[in-house]
Amino acid sequence: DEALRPLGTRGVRLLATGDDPVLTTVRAEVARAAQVARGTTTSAPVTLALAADALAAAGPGAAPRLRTAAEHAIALAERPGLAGTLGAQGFVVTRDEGALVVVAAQPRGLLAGWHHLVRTGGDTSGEAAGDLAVHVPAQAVRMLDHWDNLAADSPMGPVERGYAGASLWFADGRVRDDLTRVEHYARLLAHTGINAVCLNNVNVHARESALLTTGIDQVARLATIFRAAGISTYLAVDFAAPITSGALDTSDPLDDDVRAWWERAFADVYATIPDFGGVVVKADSEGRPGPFAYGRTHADGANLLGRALAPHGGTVFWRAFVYDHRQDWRDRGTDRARAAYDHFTPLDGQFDDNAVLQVKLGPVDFQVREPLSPLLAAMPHTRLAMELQVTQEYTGQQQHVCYLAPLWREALDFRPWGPVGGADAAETDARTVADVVRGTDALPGGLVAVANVGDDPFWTGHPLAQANLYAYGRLTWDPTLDPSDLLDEWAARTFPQAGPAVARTVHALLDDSWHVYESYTAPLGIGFMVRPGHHYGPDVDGYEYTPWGTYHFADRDGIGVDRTRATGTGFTGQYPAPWRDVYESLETCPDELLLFFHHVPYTHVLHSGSTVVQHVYDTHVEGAAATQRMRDTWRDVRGVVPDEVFDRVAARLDEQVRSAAEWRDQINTYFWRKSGIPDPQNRVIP
Ligand code: GCW
Repeated sequence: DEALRPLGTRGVRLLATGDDPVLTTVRAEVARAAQVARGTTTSAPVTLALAADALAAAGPGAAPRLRTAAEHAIALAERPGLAGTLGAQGFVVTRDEGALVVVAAQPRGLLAGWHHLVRTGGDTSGEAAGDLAVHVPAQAVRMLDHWDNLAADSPMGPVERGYAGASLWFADGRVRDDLTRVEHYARLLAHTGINAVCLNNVNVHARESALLTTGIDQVARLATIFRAAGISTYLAVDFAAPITSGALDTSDPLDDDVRAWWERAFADVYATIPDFGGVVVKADSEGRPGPFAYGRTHADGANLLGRALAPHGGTVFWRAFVYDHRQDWRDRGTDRARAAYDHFTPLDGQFDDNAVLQVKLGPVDFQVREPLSPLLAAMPHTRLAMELQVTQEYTGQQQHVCYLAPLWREALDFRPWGPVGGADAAETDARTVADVVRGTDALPGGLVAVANVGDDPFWTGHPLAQANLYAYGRLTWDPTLDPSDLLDEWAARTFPQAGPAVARTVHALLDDSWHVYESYTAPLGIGFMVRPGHHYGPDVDGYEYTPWGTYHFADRDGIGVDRTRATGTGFTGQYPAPWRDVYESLETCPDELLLFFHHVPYTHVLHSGSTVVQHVYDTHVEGAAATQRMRDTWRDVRGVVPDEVFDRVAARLDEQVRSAAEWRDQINTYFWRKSGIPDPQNRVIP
C-alpha cells in the first residue's frame, strides 16, 4: 500500500459508473490510495476515466474542471482508431497541464492503467513526452498455471513441483474457507499484468477431476476473487473425466455420449461461472489419459473439448508436452526432443479456433539451457502459446537464487527464421517468438507459466524468487522490457523504504544468477544430471539408464547427444533455416548448446578457446565461487530489509553455497574420472 501514497497525495478522480466487479476494484484502490495519503492532497490531480461513461460519471452539475477532464477523456478515446487499438485491456495516458489523464475503453483496461500509475508513482514524464502514450498488452493471454492439488496427501504433495508451501487455495480436499490471501494474491498478479489463472495441477487426479463437476461451487468462490482483479479462471481437466466421474466407460473423443457428457459438464460450469476462461489439458503425457487410447488424434481430443466450450466462449489450452516416457535407454534412435514436433506438426490446421496449443519453451523440459522448441516455428495454422516454468523445478527449487527473466527474454527475442539483415533481408521472416505467440487479434496465442507461489509467508519460499513472478507478469505485457530494469521495479515495490542499498544488492545477486546457476550445474546444454524424482542436486548418471529419454551418453572419450541430420537423431532438421544448419555444424553451433546437439570428445575446442573438459572444470569452480560472493553481498542489507526476510535469504544462500560446491565436485570429479584428463590447476577430486 505504500506504493499508493504518491497517487493518493495527488488526488485521483475516477470517472466511471456501474458496478462491474473490476470497476469496483478500481474504486476500492482509489479509496485506499486516498486513505494512505490521509488528506495530504496537493497539486496536480490524476483522472481515471472509462471512455463510454466519463461524462455521465462527472454528473450533470459537475464542477467545470471535472467536466473538462471528462470531455478531454472522451476526446482522447474518440481519436481515430484508438478505441480499436485499446481493446478490452489497453489504456492511454496523457499529460494535461501537469494533470494526468488515463482513459480506457473497458474496466480491465482501466485497472491496468491504475496499476501503471501505481508502478510509476504517477510520474509518466519519461514516456508522455508526446501527447499520448498508448499501452496495450503484447499478449492477449497472460496466464499462470498452478500445479496445485487438493490436499497434502495428493500424489506429489499439495503442489506438484511447489517449493513455497501448500496451495494458497486448496487444503484438506477442498477450497479453503479463508481466502484473504487469495485476494492479496489476485491483487498482486493484476499489478504484474497477469489476466488468467489455471487453479489446479495438469496431472489431474480423481479428487481434483471433480472440481469441474461437484466442486464447481467451490471453484466459483475463487473465480469471484480473480474476476474482480481482471483475471479469468481456468481448470485443468482429466481427459478421462467421463470415466472417472463414473458416468461412462469410455472417453473416446468421437463418441456421442462422451461429447454429450462434456457439453453438459460445461453447461453446468457456465451456469455457475458465466465468464469461466476454459480448460488446460495434459493428455497422453507421462501416464495421463488421452485420445491415443482410442486411436484418435490430439486434434480430435482438443476439438472435443473446444466444441463443448465454444457456445460459452471458452478456450482449451492443449499441451504439446507429449513424449514416450517409457523409452529404452539402449535405443539411440528415439529422441525425446523430437517428440512434440513429430506428434503435432501433422495436425497443423486441424485445431478449432478456440484451441490453443501450449508448447514448452524447450523441446525437452524446462532445463537451465535448451534451444527453443522447434514446434513454435512449425504450426502456422494453429494458435500457439509458449509455456515457461516460473517455479524453479530444474533451476534450484527456490533454494538457489536464479533470476529467470534473462532466459525468458532470450526466448521471446529469438527469431526462429533467423536474424534480421543480411543480403536476403527482404525474404526473411523477421518475427520473434514473442510475435509468433502473439498470434492475431482474432486468434491470439499467449504466454503461460507454471507458478512459483504457495502459502509460505514470503509467497515463494525464497523471497528473491518473487522477482521471477514479477518479471514474468511484466514480460507478458511487454516482452521488450529489460530484465535488469524489472529488478529495480520489483525491489522498489517490495522494499519501499529500503532505498538504493537494496536495489544494488538485488542486482548484485540476481542480474547474472541464471548464468551462475548454469555454470555450476549441467554444462553446455546437456541438461538434467539431477537426482531422479525430486530433481534437486547433482546426480550425473541419475537418469542415464532410465526410461525418461534424458541422457548425456558420456563415455571415456566424450559426451553429448548427436541430434544432427548427418549422423544423429535428425532433430536439427526440425528447425527452419538458418538454425537447422547453425545447429547442425560444429563450426557454428553455439557453445552453450553444444552438448544438446553434438557428441564430442572431451578435448573438443569450443569457440571460447577452451576444451570441453577444461570448460567444465573452470565454470564449475567459478560458479561455486560466485555463490560465495552472493552470500557475502547479502550481508550489506542486514538491518535494511526486515529481519525475517534477511534471515530467510541468508539461510537459502548458505544452502546454495553448499549445493553449488556439491555440484562442482560431483561434475568435475565425474568428468575427470571419465576422461582421465587432469585439471592443470589440480582442482578435481581424484
Ligand atoms: O517437468 C515435468 C515435471 C512434472 C510435470 C511435467 C509437466 C505436471 O517433472 O512434475 O507434471 O513436467 O509439465 O507436465
